[in-house]
Amino acid sequence: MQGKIVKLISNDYTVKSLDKLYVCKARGKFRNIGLSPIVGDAVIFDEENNYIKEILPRKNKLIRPVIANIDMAIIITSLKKPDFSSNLLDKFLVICEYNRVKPVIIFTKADLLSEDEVLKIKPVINYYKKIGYDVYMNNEIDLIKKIFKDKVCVFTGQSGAGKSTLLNRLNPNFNLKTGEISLALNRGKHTTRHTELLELCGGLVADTPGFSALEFTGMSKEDIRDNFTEFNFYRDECQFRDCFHVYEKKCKVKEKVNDGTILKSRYDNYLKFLK
Ligand SMILES: Nc1nc2c(ncn2[C@@H]2O[C@H](COP(=O)(O)OP(=O)(O)O)[C@@H](O)[C@H]2O)c(=O)[nH]1
Ligand SMILES: [Mg+2]
Ligand SMILES: [Zn+2]
Repeated sequence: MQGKIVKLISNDYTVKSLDKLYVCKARGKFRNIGLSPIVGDAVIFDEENNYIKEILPRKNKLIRPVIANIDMAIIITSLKKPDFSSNLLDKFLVICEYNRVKPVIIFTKADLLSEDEVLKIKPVINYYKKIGYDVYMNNEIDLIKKIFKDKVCVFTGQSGAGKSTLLNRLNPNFNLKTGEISLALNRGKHTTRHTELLELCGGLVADTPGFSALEFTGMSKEDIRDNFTEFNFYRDECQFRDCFHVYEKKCKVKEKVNDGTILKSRYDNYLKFLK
């Protein structure tokens, strides 16, 4: 049978298949080939003897928490307290793009902005929509509820940005403490490795914050460049085929930054990431 691993405690894998749960062990051969099943894996398992036989190819793999086949990352982005960080948002976006995870941006704490601050941030928010991202404000709860169906997602974003608050609004059963550092569900004191995907609005969500390690491990300069998606609209018009849009002459991307078509902060963050 085929199923998806939704939980791992010590060496017990919970595999979900057609809405039934099976607690399985992994076959020894996985250890021999240095590949163990992880939460999120699609697997072939023996439902009589409860063991995992085969891991199907992974689309991607997150390191912290260790989860495979993430479809979507919910990037919780605070506008105030903590202040909006375009650097962090662009970092999350480029990591998502690189890992083939669909990013969804949800802005929080717009209620704390002054009128002047609203006027300043509006064009920035609109820019992210314009270049093709799904963008919501955290009070658009009915719209947000619709995005999770049949998807595996992680919530990510700065501490204090409002992840737990939003998760509680989406599913009051979560009963997560807010105003606390960790999003992890209260699981007492046991320290065995434990990762779990929880039901959320018809999909699954990782119970720990994702992307806590915000490093560009495994990303080359080319990868960073190619995953600033809107730069790709113009790169064919750069004079050099492999233009990095930095020192090169006749660079269409730089032209579009200068005429305001490309958001200046995006380009500045790009230069920082290259460094
Ligand atoms: N004013 C305001 N406060 C919010 C909003 N979202 C969350 N908060 C508050 O911000 C603090 C941190 O929220 P929390 O959900 O714990 O953030 P997390 O660390 O990302 O899980 C809590 O005191 C929340 O009540 C919002 O949209 N507006
Ligand atoms: Mg939290
Ligand atoms: Zn260029």
